[in-house]
Amino acid sequence: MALFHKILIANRGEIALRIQRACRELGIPTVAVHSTADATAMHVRLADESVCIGPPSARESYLNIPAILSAAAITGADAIHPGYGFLSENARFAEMVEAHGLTFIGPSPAHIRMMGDKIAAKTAMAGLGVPLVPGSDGAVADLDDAREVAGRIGYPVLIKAAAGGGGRGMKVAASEASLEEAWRVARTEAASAFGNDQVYLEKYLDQPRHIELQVLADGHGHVVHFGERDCSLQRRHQKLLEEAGSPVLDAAARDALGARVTTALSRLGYRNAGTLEFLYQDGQFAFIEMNTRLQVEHPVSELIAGIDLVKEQIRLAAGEPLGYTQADIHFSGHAIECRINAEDPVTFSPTPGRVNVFHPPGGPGVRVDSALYAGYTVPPYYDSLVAKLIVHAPSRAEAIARLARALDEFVIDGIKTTLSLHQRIVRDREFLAGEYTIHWLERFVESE
Ligand code: MV4
Repeated sequence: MALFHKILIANRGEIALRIQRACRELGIPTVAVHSTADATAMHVRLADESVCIGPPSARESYLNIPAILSAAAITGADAIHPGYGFLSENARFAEMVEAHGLTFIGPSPAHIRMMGDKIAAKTAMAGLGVPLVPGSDGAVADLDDAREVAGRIGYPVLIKAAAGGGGRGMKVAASEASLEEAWRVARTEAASAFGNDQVYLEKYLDQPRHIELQVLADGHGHVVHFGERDCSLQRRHQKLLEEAGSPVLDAAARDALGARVTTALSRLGYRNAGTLEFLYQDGQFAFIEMNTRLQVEHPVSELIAGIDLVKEQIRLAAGEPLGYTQADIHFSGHAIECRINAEDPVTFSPTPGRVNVFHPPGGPGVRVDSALYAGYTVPPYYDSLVAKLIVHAPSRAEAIARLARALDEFVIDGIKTTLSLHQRIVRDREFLAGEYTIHWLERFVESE
C-alpha cells in the first residue's frame, strides 16, 4: 500500500528540495507551494506540481494557512510536510491540517504545543528523568519568588521567557543587585514579543557546549536516537557549523544520554522526529528545549547513522512502526556541516542578488544540499541560507581535511557568501582540537 498519494511541501529553498528527493525515492508525487517572488525557484521547477500561494512576504505566503490548505485541496494532496521554520512548529496549523483530513508529517499538535511552552517542556522532561539545569520549579510568580530561587541556586542566573526559545527573551542577572532590573525587562519583553509574560529562572552556565540529540519515535512507544550533534559554533543564535558526533563525547556518554531520552519520549507517547537540546558543561548534560521539527543540521546525523530521516518521517506519519531497534543503529565516522549564507562574511548583512556561477564541490564523502543554480536571483525576503556543505569521513581529522578541500572547490559567484569564513574556521588550531564552547565563534569573528 502506498504511504501517501501526494505530499504538499509547505516550504522553500534547500529543505523543500530535500523533502522532494525523499518523496521521489519513495514514489510519492509532490506539490510545491511558492510566493510570487519564488516563481523561478528550484523547488518549484523540480516539483511535480506547484501552486502560487501569495505575495513575497512570508506572512502572506509560506505562513498563509488558508492558502496552503487550499493548495492541498485543489491538488489532491493527502499529507503536508512543513520542513523547518515557517509553520513547522505551529500546533494550530498541525491541528488544521488534521481537521481537513490530511496528515501532518510531524508530531501530534499536543506535543508541538507542549514543547513550544518551555516551562511545560522542562516539567515534562524532569518528570521523566531527564536532567535539567538547576532553576525554578516551573514559572516564577513575582520578584520575591525570583529572589528566593536565585538565592537558592546561586548567581549568576538567567531569566527566560516560557514562550521564548532559540535565545529570544533571555536576561542574565549577575547578582541580586541586578535581579530586579533583569526581571522587569524580561517580563516586559516577553509580553510584547510573545504575548505571554511568563518567565522562569535557571542557573547561568558560563561556558557550555550546545549538544543536541536526534530521535525518531513511532507513537507506539518505540523510540530510537541517532546520536548527538555539537552545535556550539553559532553567532547571535544562528548556527554556522555543526558536527556529529561531538568532539568531546565518547560512546558511553552518548549511550547513557540516549537511553534516558528514548525512555522519556516513549513514556510521553511522542511520535515522528524530534531533537532535544542540552547544555553540556563539566561533564554534565542539562536539558533546555525540545524542537518538534526536522532541523537544518539533520544531514550530519543521517551520514553517521546511514539513514534517511525524511523518509523515516514520512513512513512514521503514515503509521508504519519503526522497523528496527537501537541495537540496529551503528554510528560510523564523523560528519560536519557548514551553513553557507548569502551574507557578507565580515558584517553578516544579507547579500541577496544574482548568482552568476554555481559550482558545488564533489568527490568522496561530500554532500551539498542547495536550491541554487547559475542565473538564480536570491530574493531578499527570506532566510539567507543558500547551501549546506556536508562531509563525512572515517575520523574527525579526515572530515576536516575533506571539508577544507570541498570549501576550496566550492564556487558561488555574483553574491558574497560566508564560504570564506568557513575556510578560516576549518584551519583554526582550536577548532582542529575541538576546543570550543558556544562563545568561541563570536570571539573568532571579532579577532579577525
Ligand atoms: C542558557 C545558557 C546558559 N545557561 N541557559 C540560548 C538559546 C536557548 N536555546 C538557550 N540559550 C542559552 N541558555 C543557561 N541556564 C546559554 C544559552 C546560550 C546559548 C545556548 C545554545 C547555543 C548558543 C547560545 C548562545 C548564547 C547563550
